[in-house]
Order: sequence, then C-alpha cells, then structure tokens
Amino acid sequence: TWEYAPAPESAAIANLKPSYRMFVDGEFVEGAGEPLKSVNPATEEVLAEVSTASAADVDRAVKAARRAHDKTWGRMPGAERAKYIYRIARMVAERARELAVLESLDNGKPIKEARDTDVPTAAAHFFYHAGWADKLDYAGLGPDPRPLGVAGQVIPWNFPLLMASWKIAPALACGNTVVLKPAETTPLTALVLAEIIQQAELPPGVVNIIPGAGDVGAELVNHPGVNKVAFTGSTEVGKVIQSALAGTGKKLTLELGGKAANIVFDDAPLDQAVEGIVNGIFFNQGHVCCAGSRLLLQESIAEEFLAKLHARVSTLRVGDPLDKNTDVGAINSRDQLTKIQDLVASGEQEGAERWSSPCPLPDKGFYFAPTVFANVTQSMRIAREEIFGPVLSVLTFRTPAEALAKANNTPYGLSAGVWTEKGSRILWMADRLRAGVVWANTFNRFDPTAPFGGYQESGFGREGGRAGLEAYLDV
Ligand code: TXE
Repeated sequence: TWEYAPAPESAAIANLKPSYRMFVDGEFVEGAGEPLKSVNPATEEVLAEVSTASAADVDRAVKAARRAHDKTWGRMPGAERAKYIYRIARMVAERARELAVLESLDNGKPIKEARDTDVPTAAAHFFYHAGWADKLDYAGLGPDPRPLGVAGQVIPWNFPLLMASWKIAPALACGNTVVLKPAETTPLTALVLAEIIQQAELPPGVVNIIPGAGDVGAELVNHPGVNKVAFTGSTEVGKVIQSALAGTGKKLTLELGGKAANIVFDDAPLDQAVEGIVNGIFFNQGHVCCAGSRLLLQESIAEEFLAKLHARVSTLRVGDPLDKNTDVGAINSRDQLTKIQDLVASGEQEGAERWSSPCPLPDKGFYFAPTVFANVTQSMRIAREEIFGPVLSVLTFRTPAEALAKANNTPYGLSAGVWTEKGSRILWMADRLRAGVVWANTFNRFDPTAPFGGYQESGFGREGGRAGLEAYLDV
C-alpha cells in the first residue's frame, strides 16, 4: 500500500467551492432538502456540501421550466436557440481543464480520461446538437416538428458531465426545457454546467438542475408537469420508472445496464485485441453501461490470449486519479465497491478462477485491483449480472454460432465487440448480435452523430444522432 494525498493545487484548478447550491429559474438557490456531502472517492474526504431539492423545489423547477417553454424557449426560432447552444459548447471547451479536474475529484476517474473523453465529448454534444436546432424539418419526422415541453432527466454518476450534456443538448436543440437531477455522489460538474448556462444567458427556467437522491428523482419523473422523462441508471430503477409512468402519456427513454460480450476470434490481431479488451473493461474503472465485461475467446487462442492479457493488465497503474499516468482510478463510492466485492466473492464461490493484478493499492479511498476471471460458465452470477467495476469474466467458444449464442445469452443488449480479420464475419455477427452498438476491432468509441441505446432490458430509445432527436419531438 502507499499513501495518497491529492495535490493541493487541484482544488484551485477545479475552482472547488465549500458549498454548491441548486439552479432553478436562472438563479442559484438553497434547496429545502437535507444537504448532501459530495465525497472524493480517492481520499474519502468531503469535497463540498451540496443543497438538495425538496418536493416543493421540484415543483418550482418544473413550473419554471414550463413557463420558459411556453414563453421563451419553445417559441424561439431554431437559429436563435442554436446561438445559445453553441455558446454553451464553447464555454464548456474553454473551461475544460477546470471541469476535467473537478470531474476527476468528484467521480474518481483518471484525469486523462476526464480530459480526453468526458469533457471534449460533452462539448461535442452541444456543438453537434446546436447544428440541429434550425434544421429539425430535416430530422425525417415530418414537417414542422414540435418540442414535447418539459423534460425531466435523471442521470447516473459514471459520466456526470457527459451524461448531463448528452441529455440537455438534444432537449434544448428541439425546443424543450429541462429539469435535470444529477446523481447524489457526483453533483458538482452538473452545477458548473449550470453556471455556464447562466453565463451563456439562456432565459431563466430553460435549464434547472436539482441535486438529490433517488426520492428527488422519483418526485421529478412523477411530476404531472413533466412531459418527457429520460433516465440513465440501473435496470432496477428503470423498471420502477417505466411502471410508474404507465398510463400517464409521458414519453420515456431508458438507458440502463449492460453485460456486453467482447468476442475474439482466432484470426484477430491479438495484441490489438488485448488493448481493446483492456480498454473495454478497465476504462472508467468499468463503471460503463456498455463495458465489455464478458470476454468470449475462441478456444484455440484462449491460453495464449489470457497470458497476454495478464501481462498487459499487470502494467496498468491504479491509484491517484489526478496523476496523468494513472490508468485505473477510484471506485465511485463505498456502496459500489461493496457491490463489486460481493460479486467477485460469488465468482470465487461458484468456482471461477480469479486472477487480480498485483498492483499496489492506496490504503485510503475506494479501490479495486483489475481482475480477470477464467473458467467462467454462463450460469454464474459474474457472467449474468452487471458488476460495473474493473472485473472481466472470460468464457470460451469454438464456432461463430456458439459465440453468438453465448453473447446473446443475456437479458441486456447495449453493446458488443467483435475482433476478427474477416469482414464477412463482422457483418454476420453484427447482423445477429442483439445489441444497440456493435464495435468491430475497437471498443468504447463514442460520437454524438451515432445513436446510442439498448435492446431488451438495456432500455429503449436512442440518444445521439438523428435518431436521438425523435425522443424530444412530436409531429
Ligand atoms: O443506480 P441508480 P446506482 C447500475 C450499475 C450499478 C447499479 C447501481 O450496475 O452498480 O446500477 O447503481 C436516481 N426514481 N448502473 O444505485 O439507483 C439516482 O438518484 C428516479 C448502470 O447508482 O439507478 C441516480 O441519479 N430516480 C448505469 C440515478 O437514478 C431514481 C449507471 C441512478 O441511480 C430513483 C448507473 C427512483 N426511484 C448505475 N432511484 C448505466 N446505465 O450506465 C434512484 N434514482
């Protein structure tokens, strides 16, 4: 073990404040809910106190969003809305360093990922959707599409700023107004985004950001003034929301869990595939809904591939998220760490062969060593349940048909990966894999032009691309 003390200048770069307030009707205000403490998962120290919304605050936010929709944003020409959204995009890019450090502090993710993925992709979502605001007639939905009204959005903690941008940008481009609830463990960057939105001079009430726990999320999605709900989070909560909304006439999109298969055939360029498998499961500590958490190896290369994989995973540096050389940062919360530990224990009990990287771990903070399970069978919990941590379950197959059957043997269906030199095999597999995204000879590539979303219990509706606009428009 080793001591980890975050560099004192990081708090200054992140412009970290001792307390944060919620953003309602264009103002930062104190919520009447019990304040929450946002913790740095790398040190277990409190970063800031954050005010949360009461039921009355949720109501106020929804009413502000309604007024803004009816009086300003919903009536504004698309070209005008575009100017505001472009302004947000530029301001996110200008404050990239601050946002990246704050995200890394609040979430535990490696700074190089916050810097190279989260923040630039967040800005890209605003740039991309700003371009749509005056072109909605060309969205392919029919002439003169209309906004739905007030969107109630609930997001998770794995990509806090990116999820907020991913949700807010298309809603605004289509003329909707927004009430967004960030996750209770990672509210800070969403509140800086609120500051950007205020400085970009969007009319009051167009975007409202109300921190709180699941009860605030429930209050929001069930509020009768909300016309559309967009939720990203656990499949369990997604199902609760879907039942609660039945019969209300509200539109709903759900982006839920996953158990993606990353399938390596014997003709794949193995070293390249090792890199892709490592990225697929250890990126963001495996806190990724589309993580490649099941590795399917063709039997003839399984032994060689596992040896290469262990060697590569042993070189991953785990620790201080703010160190630019860190590959795997902190687990976002103690609860999530406990969930990972429980599932790993179940894998051992059920007879899978555990290998964990011998890397040293900091003695404070929530950390878990990158772990690979071999000899996994399809009935084990680690093959079926979403672990949402740096844990890979390895299964083997002999034929493409067997690979396909195993890959599809899951109630989820968010993503999959195929590694082979054979183009025809990629097409054959992609055609038959029940997953919203199939990556070929790469993994975890995100782009605002590409619709993202799941099959089956991974949810429904798409985010991003032209298809993503459908979730925010009526014709
Ligand atoms: O999720 P929750 P948790 C999976 C992952 C993880 C597990 C639990 O496997 O281990 O879920 O994570 C809000 N009505 N994913 O407990 O509870 C909550 O406040 C409305 C996969 O963090 O679903 C937060 O803002 N909202 C996933 C958000 O929902 C409610 C990302 C997500 O929290 C609510 C996150 C309710 N009744 C977890 N209850 C992915 N798809 O990427 C909670 N919330």
